[in-house]
Amino acid sequence: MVAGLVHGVLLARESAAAYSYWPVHNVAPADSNDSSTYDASAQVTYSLDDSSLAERWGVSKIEAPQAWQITRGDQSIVVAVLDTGISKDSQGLAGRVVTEVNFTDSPTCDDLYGHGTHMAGTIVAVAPECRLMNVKVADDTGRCEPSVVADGIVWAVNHGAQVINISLAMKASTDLEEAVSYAWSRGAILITAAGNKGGSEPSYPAYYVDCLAVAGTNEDDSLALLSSYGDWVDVAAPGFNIYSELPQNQYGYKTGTSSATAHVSGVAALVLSIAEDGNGSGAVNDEVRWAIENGCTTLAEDGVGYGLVNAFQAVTDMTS
Ligand SMILES: [Ca+2]
Repeated sequence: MVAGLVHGVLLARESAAAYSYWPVHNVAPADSNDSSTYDASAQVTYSLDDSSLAERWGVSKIEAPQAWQITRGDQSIVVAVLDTGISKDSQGLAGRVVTEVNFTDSPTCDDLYGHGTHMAGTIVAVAPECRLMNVKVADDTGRCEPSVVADGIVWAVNHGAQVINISLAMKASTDLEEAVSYAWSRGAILITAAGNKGGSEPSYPAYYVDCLAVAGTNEDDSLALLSSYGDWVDVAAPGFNIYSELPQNQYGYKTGTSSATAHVSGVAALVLSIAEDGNGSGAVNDEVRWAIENGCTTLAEDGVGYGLVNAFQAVTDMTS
């Protein structure tokens, strides 16, 4: 059995530099909330811990703070995280999960593996006012199946997700391709990881034309270690030593195209919150995709599509 061919694989792992360094923030315990739904009518203003933001070099690199002068996102925008679940005890994520569902044999929607929580943390670090949908498609050992991911995509779209974050890679699958096409046709935008194989071999669902395929970069804008690349990749974003939430209210670093994907999902949420259907297609996902790609900074690297995502340029493009 070869990982990534039979089962889907998660696309971020602990950064080497972080093995002995998982800082724990001193924060008050989050209110526990065992309900599976969140009161969408409640208006809450979120704030980022400045010390946390300082650790998140990727958020600064893509100029999200500059974008916040135009929009910090909107609580009506829901980003579905198709992953290992989202931990409810993470202080930075408390109250942000609008709804959740479990497609695995795990007894809980919570993240016992420590991947989905990290992605969710990066998404809301980029789009502070947006909300999350926890679609657990990978089990507590990090495994997922393409047909289950396909089911998760359809469920997310049917329950109001406008952005779908897929920090997973797996084999090609008719179910998966059909779910991706369905999501796009319903106006959602799919942000997907290019993969961590370090070559140009396609990953799925990222390879599908209706997905925005994301490669990972280092702080100096070079291609991150093991990031896949190729003419099928659409954009790049920070994917090395990314600091974010972990279960049990901890924080830590991960490296991979998973984290790059999460940054772009945050940008998509920001752009969506101000997007208009300029071409009268009946949806704004086409305008959002254009703004993200058009706003990129060209990189010297080959195989990274339009280049490095820039949140400020993307929201500026959408307003101009
Ligand atoms: Ca449109």
